[in-house]
Amino acid sequence: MNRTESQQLIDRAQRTLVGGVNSPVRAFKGVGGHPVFFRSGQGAWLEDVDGNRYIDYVSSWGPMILGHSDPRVVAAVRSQAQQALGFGAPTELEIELAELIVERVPGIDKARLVNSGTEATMTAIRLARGFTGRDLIVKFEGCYHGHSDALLAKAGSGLLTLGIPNSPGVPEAVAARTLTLPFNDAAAVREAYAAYPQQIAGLIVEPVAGNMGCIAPQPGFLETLREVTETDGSLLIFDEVITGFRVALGGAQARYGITPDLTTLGKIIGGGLPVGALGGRTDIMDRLAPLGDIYQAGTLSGNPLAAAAGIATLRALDEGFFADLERRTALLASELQALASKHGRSMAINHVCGMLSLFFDAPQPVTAFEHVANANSDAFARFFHAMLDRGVYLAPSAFETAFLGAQHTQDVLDATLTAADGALRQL
Ligand code: KE4
Repeated sequence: MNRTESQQLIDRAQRTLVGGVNSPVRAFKGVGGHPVFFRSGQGAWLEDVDGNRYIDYVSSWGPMILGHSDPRVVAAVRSQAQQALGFGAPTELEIELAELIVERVPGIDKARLVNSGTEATMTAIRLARGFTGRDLIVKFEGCYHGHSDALLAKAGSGLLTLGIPNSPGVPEAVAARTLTLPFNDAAAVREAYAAYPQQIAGLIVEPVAGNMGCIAPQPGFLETLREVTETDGSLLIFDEVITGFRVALGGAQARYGITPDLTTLGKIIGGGLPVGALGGRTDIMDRLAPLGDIYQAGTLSGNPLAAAAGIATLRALDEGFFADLERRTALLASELQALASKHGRSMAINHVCGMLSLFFDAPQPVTAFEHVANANSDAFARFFHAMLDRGVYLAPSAFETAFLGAQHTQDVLDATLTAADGALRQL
């Protein structure tokens, strides 16, 4: 494929934007080559600045569950834009979006709208610490919760040693208040809470991991998190920025029947515009200013354009939507698996409704970060480019997830499989 214009644009971009991008994963460091610059999107299809067309499985990293430029969402944004772009004052739209979230997400009685997933998780950590009066936080290896300091920590030398920074600029004292445990390891969670009784403010988890590829919770894992946090008086925080309104109408907490104390949301609830949200039990949420003494604020929080896009998106989602999405996700997974076998390639495929990841030459089953770390990321990079050249745009990293939505209809899946057949033959 000719991508000359993209190449010229990345050269130009690098003169004024760090790495030519505004978010690192877009730079293609995980797969090599240069990023593709896009010009338009419609349904499942993107068009780049060179006029090439691609079936899109990035979906702006999850928000486009109805497809690009869904007419209902575009109309809602256009109509609102003609009224006003924002006030910095309350609007009815914010109430409507909050009501749609509260009605559908079991663990959310009250919400606070923010502008990104990072803001949502950063606030959840502050709220958990303020509400419990404790300092320690538990997270899991391979889970990503945005780039606030407390969550840019990794495991120290030993399993139960306090964290160390995983980025310069994060103070050691901050990282040392974060324990990082292996995902899907219920015993490690019990050990951590036994080692630090009544000292852990909260445990934050992606209930279905999406940032080390897609990894579902093993039976009993989420139940253990709920039981252990409940017993200890620690808060259970589900980071559903990816899984919210993706793996079920009520998110992972509805799918797996586990109700957390706090939930963070993003992506789909903004329909492609910047929206994040934090929600949970009223007694916890009411500790936030202006009712409570735990501070949180945002100039554009709940802005009417983003709220309009989020409302139009959530209104289009119902139980039947997810039943059909689950079916199509499973179909794509099984057909891809059959193609890998046909071509003699070892390829593990993990999938949950609307999420799918491929792991080449990985220890199977892929249930933890160490399995993903031992997969063949070079093979993934070659597959990524072979698919890109056949008009299929996967996430440019072996540690991300392909996102499916309404737009991935049978004809789109068939075209994807045709491309995958050729790409696997070429590997
Ligand atoms: P943002 O601050 O990027 O809106 O959200 C942070 C975040 C929080 N929690 C989860 C589970 C997330 O997946 C994210 C962000 N997701 C990544 C992709 N996996 C965003 C893409 C990017 O960083 O450019």
